[in-house]
Amino acid sequence: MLHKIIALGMFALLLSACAGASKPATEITLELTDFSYTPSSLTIPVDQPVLLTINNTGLVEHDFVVEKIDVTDVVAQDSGSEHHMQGMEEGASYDLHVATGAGQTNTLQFTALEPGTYKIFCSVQGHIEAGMIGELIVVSE
Ligand SMILES: [Cu+2]
Repeated sequence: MLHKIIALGMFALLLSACAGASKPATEITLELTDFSYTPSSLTIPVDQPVLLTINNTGLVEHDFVVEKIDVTDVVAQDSGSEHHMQGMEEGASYDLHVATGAGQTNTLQFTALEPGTYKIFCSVQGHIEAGMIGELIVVSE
């Protein structure tokens, strides 16, 4: 229970820190825990830059993956993880992928080009099975 209160407090601090900035990009803070995304459903506009802040408050490494999505202007700040990515062939790559170590925060910028609903998942082995999935909804105005 105490952990939950502390986590909520940190989240509120992050939110208030972001509120002062006025940037054209859509800014969303995503919290990664063992083993879920909060919020688990993200809605973003098509053809507009998005800045995702990926905050891992869990005790193990997690990542943010969208396997197939039409995107441009991708800038990923990554922890440079070497973990095995589930279901991934040698040399293949996900369209969006940011790994985040326990207690770390990374960012991901991108612009989505095609409206639709895309699956988000954590590619660390066993985490999809543990329920670490979400959805990214790209909407036209
Ligand atoms: Cu995970």
